[in-house]
Amino acid sequence: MKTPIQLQQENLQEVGSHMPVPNYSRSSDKTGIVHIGVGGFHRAHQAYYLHLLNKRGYAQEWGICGIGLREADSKLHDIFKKQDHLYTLIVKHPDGKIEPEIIGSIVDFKMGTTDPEPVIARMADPDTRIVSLTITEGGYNFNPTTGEFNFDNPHIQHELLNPNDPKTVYGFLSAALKRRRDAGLPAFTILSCDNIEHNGDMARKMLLTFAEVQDSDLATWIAQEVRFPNSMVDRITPVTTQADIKTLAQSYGVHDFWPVTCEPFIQWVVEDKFSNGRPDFEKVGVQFVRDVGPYEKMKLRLLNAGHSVLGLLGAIHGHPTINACMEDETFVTYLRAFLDTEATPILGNIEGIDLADYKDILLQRFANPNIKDSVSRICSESSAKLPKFLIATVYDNLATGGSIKFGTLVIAAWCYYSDKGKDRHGHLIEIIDAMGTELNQAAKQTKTDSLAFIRQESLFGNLIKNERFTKLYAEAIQKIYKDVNIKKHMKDMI
Ligand code: CS2
Repeated sequence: MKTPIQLQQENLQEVGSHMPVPNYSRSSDKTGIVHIGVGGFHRAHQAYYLHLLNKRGYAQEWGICGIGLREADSKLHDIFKKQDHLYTLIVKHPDGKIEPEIIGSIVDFKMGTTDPEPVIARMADPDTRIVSLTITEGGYNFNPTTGEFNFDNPHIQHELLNPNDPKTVYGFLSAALKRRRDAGLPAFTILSCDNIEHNGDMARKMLLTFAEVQDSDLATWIAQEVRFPNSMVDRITPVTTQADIKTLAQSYGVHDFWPVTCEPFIQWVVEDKFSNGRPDFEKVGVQFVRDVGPYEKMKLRLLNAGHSVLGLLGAIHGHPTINACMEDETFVTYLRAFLDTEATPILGNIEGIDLADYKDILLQRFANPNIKDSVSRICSESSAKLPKFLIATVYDNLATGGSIKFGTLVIAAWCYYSDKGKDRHGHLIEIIDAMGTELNQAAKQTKTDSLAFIRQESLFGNLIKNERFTKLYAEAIQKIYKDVNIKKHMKDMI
């Protein structure tokens, strides 16, 4: 095999004979967007939309500067340094076709962990007009059931007392906004791109709560000047594997230390309220609407919840990926039953959307055999996801008298998963969750108290007081703990 070409700016022309490369100039002088949390999703979604705009000559002043606020981000930082912030996006189609393309919309990357100053300066620079976020559900620092800001977080405590040494997104945002206000500069827009209902409103509420304690004048200014559009984001982006890196090198002759893979589907629905301008995203298919609420709810309660249903049940059964679940008829029928009888009835009508079509397409997306989205990615951080994706639906159905049995079995499966950390064959499952220890401790008590897991108020609120739920939950627990053959229990219900 010929030595693959290393992906970097000076090799772009050569790389261009193997796959499409940016046809636009890339300079870090033109940074209009600062993005916090540059994971695979951001690279497959927002950065891709900007790349499309750039290709058409529309986004010259909207280069992205990525920001890492976690130690773990230094891996990407180092790779981006070697690759001039270039990366390959590999779109994987269901028929086996793969389409790699080099994306050039990210032009700079800074770590905030070692020295916060350059990050604050970048955010406070007059060129920066949008600060966007994919900091995951957990990054918003709220209590999942009360929705209130968590002041107990030691990083928050630190930055409240040391405004010049921020640690979290809130410390950085308030430090930069203060600098802008003091310099008489307009505020930037804060654009949340996380899977949280009313994500912009949530970001606003959390930042204002924080700023109110740190500097109440600043909080007043932020409330008046900063816009926080809500947005619904969607593109399935599995974890990159060594095999992806190898395929790129062997079949396309390009070496990229960290390419990103994704499905062909992409969607972004955003409220059109920006403090200081925005790119012409509508030119590349982004939908601007007055109220994004119904779209967010639809996506979180169908797609994300559907993922968790397959992920947790699949993990116990021993299915490694979402598409493996979709090759199993019992899983497909169960998922359909959950979506149709529990998730859909609470959504009501969504103008311009045919929910039946949406679900059909969703099932096809999940079944894409090329994506190989691991159930471990889906189950990771379930404590931040399930309250929003699934437990909320159980609550809604309890209020309306709707069905809750399919969702309840998943919650019982989550307890078993957190307790044993093993699939039905006894193979170990690695649990990745910021609340992993608490989940395990609560689940471990199930032997003596079948409701122990759902007594965790920060996740389940007062579900424990609802008899219809606790009765079904206790039955589900009994079944799974007696016989871990989860498919049998699923079959009994469909
Ligand atoms: C997934 C999401 O994290 C999860 O559990 O459901 O990452 C999902 O793949 C994306 O939201 C798709 O847009």
